[in-house]
Amino acid sequence: MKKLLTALLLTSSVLGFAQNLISNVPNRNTTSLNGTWNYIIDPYQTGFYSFHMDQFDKQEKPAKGAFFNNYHAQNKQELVEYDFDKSPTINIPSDWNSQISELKYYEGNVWFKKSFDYNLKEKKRLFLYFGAINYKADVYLNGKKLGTHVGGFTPFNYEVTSIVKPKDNYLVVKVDNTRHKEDVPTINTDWWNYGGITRDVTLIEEESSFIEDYTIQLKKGNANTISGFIKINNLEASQNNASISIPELKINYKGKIGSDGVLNFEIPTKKISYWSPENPKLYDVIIDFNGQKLNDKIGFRTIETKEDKILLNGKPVFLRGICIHEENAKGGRANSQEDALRLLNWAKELGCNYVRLAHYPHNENIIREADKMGLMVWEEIPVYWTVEFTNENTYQNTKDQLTAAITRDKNRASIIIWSMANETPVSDARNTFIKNLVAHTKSLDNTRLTSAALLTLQVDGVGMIDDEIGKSLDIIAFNQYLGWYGGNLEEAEKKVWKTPYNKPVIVSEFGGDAKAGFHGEKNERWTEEYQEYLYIQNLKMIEKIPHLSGTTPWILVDFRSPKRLLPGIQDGYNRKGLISNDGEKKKAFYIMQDWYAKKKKEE
Ligand code: GCB
Repeated sequence: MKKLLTALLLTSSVLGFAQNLISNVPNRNTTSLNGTWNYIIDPYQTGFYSFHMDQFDKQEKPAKGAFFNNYHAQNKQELVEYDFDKSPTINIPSDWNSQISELKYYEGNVWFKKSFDYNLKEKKRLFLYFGAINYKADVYLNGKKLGTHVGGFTPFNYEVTSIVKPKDNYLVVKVDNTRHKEDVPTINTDWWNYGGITRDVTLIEEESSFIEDYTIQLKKGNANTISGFIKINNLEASQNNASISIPELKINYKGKIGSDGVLNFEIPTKKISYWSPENPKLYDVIIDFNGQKLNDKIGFRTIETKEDKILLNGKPVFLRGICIHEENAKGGRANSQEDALRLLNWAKELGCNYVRLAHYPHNENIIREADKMGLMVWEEIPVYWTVEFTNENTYQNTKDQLTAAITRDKNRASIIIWSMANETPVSDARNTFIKNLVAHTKSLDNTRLTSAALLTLQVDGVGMIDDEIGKSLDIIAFNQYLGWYGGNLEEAEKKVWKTPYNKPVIVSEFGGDAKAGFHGEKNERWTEEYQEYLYIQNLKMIEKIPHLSGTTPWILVDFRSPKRLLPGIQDGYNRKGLISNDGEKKKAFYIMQDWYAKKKKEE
């Protein structure tokens, strides 16, 4: 009994799971914890379990050996077998595989520690925000557990008001990127499982009641009404005035926050200059809650489908896109604004008005740059290949990742499509899983479109775009690799595709590998000429696909993949990039560029 009580007390003293996500972090009062952190590689989780595998953070008084205690020997005799301050350092954010040569192939546990001072004034609150950690994070501040978070590509935060001290705080994070079948993504992916604190770490200072989150977007089906909500964290009875002003639109809306902390609003307006690739207009928006101001830059546009067309601001649009992984050309996770600009400028040079950010939510910098540059975005969650569709925990994990992505990005005009999955095998359980995700998406954001990258069936030589889940999606997207994984390039033009859906169709992937600088005949695999010919032939076929509304070839830049092992050619890279990992454009880049120039003229 005593044991049980202690266990219960301990669980409640752990501060719990990630709390409500705070949005629009870049425009808040923040202090960065990026920079130099100490790390300890811990393959046996020695800092987490005792020799009999008791988990230290579940013990009443965790042993000194628990790494989150950041303990230092008090005298020359004392046995302590770790020391963060004498351990090597790494620059955060980053992934360990590309930063530390001995960790190139490492999948497992690494501990990180950052010390900092913070003078939190009375009545203020402090939150610790992580842009993303791949995959599982156990987070401790000053020896207290803040929580455990899973999911490698979405943000989370913890309140640390009662724990932070003016001097010598120590923040310790155990990161585990071991793959498991039940995780999202699951064990098998065609991309590198970069481990680490891969995005910014930030302290957010707030008042005791503050604006936690909001949506400010055009109302569904109404291009002259701005609608949404403002949500206050810890509303105090006396404070309930909120306003939204958009000076350029002469909007100065005032409202009262309800007792549930939420204000829902609708603001009729005229003369909006609508956001589009040609006019990426962002308005300065100021949200005021009892004198606390939060700024944002928000674009307004409508996106909808009508029969087999995608309509942007009421006009049909063809999505001239490209797939992008969140990776720097030289390997390693991309995160910064500079990384985003490099990738998106290449997409622009290709002639794109749209990008597919595969296969997981990318960092916030790239989404905000896309907003500014006028690139429409497909955002995706890592329901990739064979996740466990029958596992309730897997579903909950997926739903949490989707919720976090939508919460972070729902005010970005660039995002037009939420994608639910990529190349998942059809089954009843998978259909239910995806249908539920679509319903959840629509409940959080009914203004954008839903899709998923599907597979097709070949029936008597005809490509059938006929996945049951298409019924639940606004856009039918499918991947196909004619001339690479099968099919005859010579006959591409004759290839027939059919679909029962009268909905817009996107070819969400096509392509083939070429090693930049490797030349030969057009029928010699891995040469630039082979890839070029593959693009020429595929495009002839693609033009005839019914209801075609967009394309995103696979992929902008070669990327690291543990599945691509051919020596001298792949060397650990998927070579389907139109640009090599040295930044060299391959011949197929120009084929695609010409095709997009032609498509643009047809508009
Ligand atoms: C696909 C996947 C993508 C792979 C690509 C390939 O269908 O969606 O993640 O990298 O094919 O290169 O095979």
